[in-house]
Amino acid sequence: MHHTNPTRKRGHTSNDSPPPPNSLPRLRVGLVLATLLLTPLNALVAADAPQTAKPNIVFIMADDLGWTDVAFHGGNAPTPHLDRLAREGLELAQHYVAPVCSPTRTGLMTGRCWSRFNVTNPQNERALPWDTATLPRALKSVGYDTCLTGKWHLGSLPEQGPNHFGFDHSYGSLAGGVSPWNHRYKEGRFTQTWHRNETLLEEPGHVTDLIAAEAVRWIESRGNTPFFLYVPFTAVHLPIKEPDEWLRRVPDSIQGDVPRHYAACVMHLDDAVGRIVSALEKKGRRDNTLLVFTSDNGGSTVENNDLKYPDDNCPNGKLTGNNKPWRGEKGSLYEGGTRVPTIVSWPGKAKPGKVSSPVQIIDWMPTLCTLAGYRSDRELNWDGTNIASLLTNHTELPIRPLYAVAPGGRSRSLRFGDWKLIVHEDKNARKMELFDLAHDPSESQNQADQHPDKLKQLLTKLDKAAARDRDAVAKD
Ligand SMILES: [Ca+2]
Repeated sequence: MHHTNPTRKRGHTSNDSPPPPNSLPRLRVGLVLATLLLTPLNALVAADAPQTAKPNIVFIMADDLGWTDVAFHGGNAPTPHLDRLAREGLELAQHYVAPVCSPTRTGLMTGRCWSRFNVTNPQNERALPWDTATLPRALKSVGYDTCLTGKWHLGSLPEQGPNHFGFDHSYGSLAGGVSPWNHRYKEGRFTQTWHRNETLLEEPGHVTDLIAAEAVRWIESRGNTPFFLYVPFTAVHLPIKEPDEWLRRVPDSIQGDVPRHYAACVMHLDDAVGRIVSALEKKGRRDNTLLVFTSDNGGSTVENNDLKYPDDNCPNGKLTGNNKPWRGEKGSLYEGGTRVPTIVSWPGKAKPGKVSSPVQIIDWMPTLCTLAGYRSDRELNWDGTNIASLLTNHTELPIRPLYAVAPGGRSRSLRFGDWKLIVHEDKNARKMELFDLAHDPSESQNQADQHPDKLKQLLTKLDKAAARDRDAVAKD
């Protein structure tokens, strides 16, 4: 095994250290000199605080949260904190992710389609080559403190964890979703996965509270350095079992054991987001923080008490993930598997309202790197694009192909403008579905036979996108 073995750091770092001298753009030097002549000293110090130079970034990702699981899309569980972020911030009404977990996380960390790394399933094997220019590494290189609290799922061995891919501080599950109280992943090699900085640990508490509390503590411990906080919650992934405190608050109209636990889980998640926002406010960092809330894939309706997990006394019954009015659910390339509730909150910067330009999880790396002033000295082959002007001015993005791959490569999709092609690989035959999302967003009418030219155009683009798959597969 050969790898670069980046230095592993423990505990909080550079909390109180001054920003590096080169952290301010050169342009500011002239500005500061000019301002010196005109401004009293105390005002100058405030104007020159490093947090005005680069935005802090807080990226919150729910797990398996469906389109209509949130109240601002008509969901039956109250989500006042998310509703407020949506109302006062910017909603990305067509934000796409992969249909399952590890692929979406790969896209976020790299700006590339997950299939480039041959990551199409949830996986415990290391997802990324050791020297990958990940989002936290890029941000760290331009002066950011970096933290992950929550679920990693890009390599479940401690030595493949977040600290080895650019995070100063990490906490939560190295593997996938965990049981809420015993914090165990599925039976087997990776069942014990709860950790802090890649050291396994046992502690009491509900998983949503633990992840949020670590985020709050990390925010409270910041100095003046810009920061990137990534909070991939395990809610509302199975198995779920909520505290009585949250079950009691579920509206009476929601009946049944698992439906009530599911609603409580959504409400608990919403409250945890509220705690993070409140910590930013208390720290005086809310205004210069770009906060994103999204989900890693669509909602699920499978059995809650998955027997692959060690028993955590969770209720039996089917989850009530709600992706209406979209077709399909978690695991599928239909809208219900890939189009998820997404909010951007960046006071005074992101223009409030709602935008409908289609965007994808892979767009965040180019966007956040640009906003942070990061430039790579090598070609990173990003598939995503910088969407900053969509956030700040609602500038519509040019039409571009948006490519996605389902688990095991069993189907692929390509969206171009309002059209979406899904190709299902069925033994030697390819089954084609073509949808006109402008008129049929719930994908009920396959238009492949009616629009052969459009089918051919999208198929050519899809095959071109697929030709670059597996060019960056992790090897030992
Ligand atoms: Ca997921």
